[in-house]
Amino acid sequence: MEKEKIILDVDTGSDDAIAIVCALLSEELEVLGITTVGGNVELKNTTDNTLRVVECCGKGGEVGVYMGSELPLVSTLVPWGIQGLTLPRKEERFNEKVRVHPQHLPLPETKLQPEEKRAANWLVEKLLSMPDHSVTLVPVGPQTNISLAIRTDDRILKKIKRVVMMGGSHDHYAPTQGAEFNVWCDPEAVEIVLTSGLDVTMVSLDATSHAVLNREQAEAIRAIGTAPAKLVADMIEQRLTASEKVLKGAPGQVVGAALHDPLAVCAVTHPEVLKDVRFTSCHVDLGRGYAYGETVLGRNYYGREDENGVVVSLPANCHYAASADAGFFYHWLYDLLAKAKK
Ligand SMILES: [Ca+2]
Repeated sequence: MEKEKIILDVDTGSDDAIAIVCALLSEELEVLGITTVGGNVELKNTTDNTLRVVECCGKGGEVGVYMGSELPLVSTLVPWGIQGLTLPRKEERFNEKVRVHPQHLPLPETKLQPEEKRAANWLVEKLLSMPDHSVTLVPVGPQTNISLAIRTDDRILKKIKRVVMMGGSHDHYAPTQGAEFNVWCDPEAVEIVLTSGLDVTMVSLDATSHAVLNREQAEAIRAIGTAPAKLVADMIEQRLTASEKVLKGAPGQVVGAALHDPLAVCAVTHPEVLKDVRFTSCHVDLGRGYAYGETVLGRNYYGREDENGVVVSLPANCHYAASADAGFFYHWLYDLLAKAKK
């Protein structure tokens, strides 16, 4: 069986760490490289955390890590805007003891270094060297790197088979009343991807809010006994604790260890994990009002014409996943980690 070639784009990040483990250990995926972006924590931390996860999986020297953008394209340019006030997420600004995303993952320091080439440059060079429609992009953070690569050389578009992204929302939201974090960080970047003509699957916060694990499941994973399984269990428990102590009761927040980013990796090889997938128009609100960064879905979901030939919504450009099968997801995660032991 030919492995699906993917490039991960991450802001590691507790759930990114699990997504990286899953991608690196999956027998069905070939990870061509990992690009990093500022998001959950600042870029130097997302990059260092990513390198630590690569080492934990025994893939040091095999899978390159390419450092990307610290800041979004546009959203931080107004300094009194909320993105301008809070990004990048510098360590000294966030000194809470219990965090969803630790600045430093609980893994040994690594001697691994990021590659010399930066993310957008590498994306262009690597993709241009590949056959047409051969690479799946899996962005699970702000999409600054990918949008920069598309704007740098649009010949990469025909090399990309599809994009399976974590981000966006309709019914759930965080951190603002309308927007999901990854899209909120860099709204313009996601709109560039959504209007690129690429085949986009949006593993939304609505879907990932169903991919929730509990402490018993974390312990079962820990009992597998490998370093990657221990890391996954630690990250699930970190998210459970943060959810209980920090997020509880916050409007729009999921209570429990929702594993947003790994669900996108699962969806690459097992699309049946996604439920209620709608082929719809989807665009990002780019006004600087209440909905800045919100993903706006076509209301009739199909972008069809009425009997007079009038288009009643924008053309469909996105497979929007609104739900997920939590049991399937957990068993996929457990089996992948247990199989990698052998
Ligand atoms: Ca992420």
